[in-house]
Amino acid sequence: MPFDLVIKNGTVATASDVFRADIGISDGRIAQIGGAMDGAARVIDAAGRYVLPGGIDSHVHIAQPSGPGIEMADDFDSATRAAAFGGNTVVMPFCLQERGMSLSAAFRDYRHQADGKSHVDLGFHLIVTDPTPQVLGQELPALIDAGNPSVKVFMTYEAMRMDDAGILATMDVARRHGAKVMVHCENEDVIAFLAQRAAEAGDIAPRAHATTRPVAAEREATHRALTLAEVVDVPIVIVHVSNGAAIDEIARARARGLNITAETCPQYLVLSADDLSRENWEGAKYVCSPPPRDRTEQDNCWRGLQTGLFDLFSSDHCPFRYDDSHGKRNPAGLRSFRHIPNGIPGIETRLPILFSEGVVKGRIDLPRFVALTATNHAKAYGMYPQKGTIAIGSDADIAIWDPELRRTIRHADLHDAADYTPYEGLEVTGWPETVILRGIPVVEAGQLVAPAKGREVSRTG
Ligand code: DUC
Ligand code: ZN
Ligand code: ZN
Repeated sequence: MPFDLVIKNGTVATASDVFRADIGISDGRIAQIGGAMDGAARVIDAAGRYVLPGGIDSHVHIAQPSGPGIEMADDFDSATRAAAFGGNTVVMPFCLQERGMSLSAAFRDYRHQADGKSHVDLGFHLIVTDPTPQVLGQELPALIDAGNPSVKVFMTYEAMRMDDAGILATMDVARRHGAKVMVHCENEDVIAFLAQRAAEAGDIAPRAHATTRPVAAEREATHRALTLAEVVDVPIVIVHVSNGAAIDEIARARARGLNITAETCPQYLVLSADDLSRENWEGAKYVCSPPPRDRTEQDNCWRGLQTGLFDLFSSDHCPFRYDDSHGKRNPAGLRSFRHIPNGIPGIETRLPILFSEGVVKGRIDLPRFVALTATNHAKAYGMYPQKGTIAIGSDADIAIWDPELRRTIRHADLHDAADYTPYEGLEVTGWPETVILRGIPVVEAGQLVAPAKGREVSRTG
């Protein structure tokens, strides 16, 4: 047989084009697009369907250490299973160096946890929290050179933040070894000051998480991170941008010629700070950082997606169970918002939310959707054109979408190991029905149909 699989009669979309064509797949790669294709071991009829590159979610947290007594809900099996059901074929989790620990040891352990468990392909980002001579002089360069050219640093969280000197030193290593630096931009001192004031006023409920992490704290930190990257001359990724003021900082820095990749996430489009006011401590379900803002900032983020200011739309999947003493309702978290773990699940719902709210509602077109959810991630993180597009020679990572399927998001229908979704009840149109990883169907007719065969993608800086 000339082809292992042929996808017939579908409407194919890439980041630049939408066209009708059949796709022939051999040995896990796209071998032919359009033209006669006789002889295939299997044919999928995609009439009335969109045939899109599999989604790449380049910002997810899986099994990440999250402080004493707190556990992330997902392991690699559950997180990547949910990713596949949500139309993804690659995810990029973070490998965290805890303070006082080795980054290399953390990486080995993390990779071991993923081994044989992943239902989609993987690429790891590194997180540096402790810029010791050993880490910056040896471990980080070796890990970047081994094919992990992306490093995240935090400007917030007492246990993880670095000061400007630490960030500059990390950026310098990244620059010399060809890595990008991803920055979580929030000013920790501003947050600590406001959180202390809130605590003294007895303001301890989840809503205070939003009021103590104002736009100004994110704007200032965004400006500072961009300035540090400018000084060092390193490519920077501003992750999980939530508001117009931070967007303006990015636009101004781009106009100065900086190499910036900008990312936003579903929570900044369809959630708001009001969700943190939900009764019975349910606001804890929406505690993430930066926090969701208001309608005006949602509109600003939409504009950023429409104008090209944003390159990436990622989930920032960071799942904690809600009704769990190791999750959102941990004993300290029930006493104060300051101890509610930050992060929300979203790996399976990212693509349907942007498709429905963006493409179906006419805010963005299909090529822009593909760029924001797949192609730009592959380009930003050194995986293109192996990943992120439909082209001859690319991996046959494909999601076949029913663009008219209407669903109400219910956690009961999702596949992660959290016990809620912040998008419960959201009605969406469009859902990926068949997901193919390197030519092998992984999800079909609502079932997982393949063993976990995800591999690490070989990346270039
Ligand atoms: N930052 C993230 O990138 N994810 C979840 C929590 C956080 O602060
Ligand atoms: Zn972050
Ligand atoms: Zn994150």
